[in-house]
Amino acid sequence: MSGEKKLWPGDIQEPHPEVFDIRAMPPQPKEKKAGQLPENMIRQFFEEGYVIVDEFFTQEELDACRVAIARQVDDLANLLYRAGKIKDLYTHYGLFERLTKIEAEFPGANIILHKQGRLPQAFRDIWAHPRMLNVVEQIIGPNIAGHPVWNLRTKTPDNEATTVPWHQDSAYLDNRSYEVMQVTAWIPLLDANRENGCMEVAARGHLKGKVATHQCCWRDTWYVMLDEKEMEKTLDVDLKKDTVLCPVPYGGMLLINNMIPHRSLNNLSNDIRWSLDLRWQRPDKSVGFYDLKEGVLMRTKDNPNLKINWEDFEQVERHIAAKKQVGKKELLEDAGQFDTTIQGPWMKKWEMVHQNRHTATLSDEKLTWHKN
Ligand SMILES: O=C(O)CCC(=O)C(=O)O
Ligand SMILES: [Fe+2]
Repeated sequence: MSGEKKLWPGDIQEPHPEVFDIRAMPPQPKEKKAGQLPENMIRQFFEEGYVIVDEFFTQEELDACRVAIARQVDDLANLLYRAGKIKDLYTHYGLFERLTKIEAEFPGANIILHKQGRLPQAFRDIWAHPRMLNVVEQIIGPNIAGHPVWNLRTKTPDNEATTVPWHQDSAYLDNRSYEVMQVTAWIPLLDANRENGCMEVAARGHLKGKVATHQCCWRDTWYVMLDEKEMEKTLDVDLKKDTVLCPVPYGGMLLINNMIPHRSLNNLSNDIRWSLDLRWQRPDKSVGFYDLKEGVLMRTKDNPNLKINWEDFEQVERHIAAKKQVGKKELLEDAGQFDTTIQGPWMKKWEMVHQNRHTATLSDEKLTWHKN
């Protein structure tokens, strides 16, 4: 016995470093497929827990995403306008300003957009892009599913709700995710840098193969948070030395795993720092999303060009399912299309040290997610 007490549902005894460190690196192909990265970059991913790819997508591929986002902002503006929530449609503002104007008149507008989780064709195209999957294959092998937790980040200037504190992604997922490598591509829709709030990672914090004790919730948000001291103690990082700023140019991406501690900085610029985070893992392991939503199969060894069933994947709206699982039953009816709060089972995985308007509607029921 280690003498340590199991305190919160998210705490575990059994670490799995071999799932995340260099031992998990698949044999690299002798002949590279389109888009595949040099072996030293893949090694860095396993050894350091992250790698920045400066150039990957074409201008057309990402411009299509920008167009799709502009359309979503336009739809949101019209929705709010018709409901009398805003007095102006702000049509003269471009993609990098319009939502800020809307947000100023209707605080929380960015949260509504964030949680809509609409997956336009342009997002699907980069998520399942053959070149992208070729890189994912270098990390997890030829059987690949898209993970149900993906996000469009609506990072308007100086906005607490989109400044994500230190965390490991598995802290948001159920404990089955502690046993499977999940790869994230973090893809900015403009040059992302310190000023506009790019990401920072704590290099090598994944090597212990475990999730440190998180807490909930960060200020007026739905985010879990990882205390710096706890991170240094449990994950053996020295933040002074190991914190790495990860600027990513438009066209590039940052690759991370589900055990590496990371955060995003405040956006001190005047532009919205739009980004997408997309995830993949092997399909034969649980995605660890509390049995709320499954992944979407994208490629198998025997069928590398399979037809992706997006329709089935889109059947479940993740944020609604999450709210239903943990919200007070009697309040669920009230949660209409202008609800700017987010709830989810991750809030019940960790000590609740700070309550706010997001946690106010949580039920008292304990978290249960295992089917068996
Ligand atoms: O984009 C952000 O601000 C945070 C992203 C993040 O935490 C992630 O992609 O896992
Ligand atoms: Fe994250």
